[in-house]
Amino acid sequence: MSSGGDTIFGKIIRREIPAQIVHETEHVLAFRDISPVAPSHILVIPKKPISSVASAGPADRELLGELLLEAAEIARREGLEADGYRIVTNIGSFGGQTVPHLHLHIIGGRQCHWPPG
Ligand code: DGP
Repeated sequence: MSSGGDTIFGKIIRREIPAQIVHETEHVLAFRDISPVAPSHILVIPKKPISSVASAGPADRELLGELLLEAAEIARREGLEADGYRIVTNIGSFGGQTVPHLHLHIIGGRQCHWPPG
């Protein structure tokens, strides 16, 4: 399989389609969601094509840690830390996942509600 996998996010990783990239490391890419649900809505993804947290394994332990820490750092730089924000990852159909490439949503800049619906 080519680098990044076969989804729309793989195309963003390979720069085959444009995205507003906000951060990149060797293993992680972050870009603004095309359909933002809040003033700040950023997706943080591993470059490795893991379809969701449910498909991650022991070999991904470090990568998942990096993903979460990068998300917190991006939120900090986005100025979201003082008021708070939400990090969420959707899994499968009932979870509302539409792109089968693991991603963390950073949602901030407005009050979030619970339960999320
Ligand atoms: P989810 O429903 O959790 O699988 O979230 C997928 C998100 O991906 C959704 O909020 C919209 C976003 N998205 C889908 N296609 C694109 C795209 O081509 N570019 C960007 N930047 N975001 C996309």
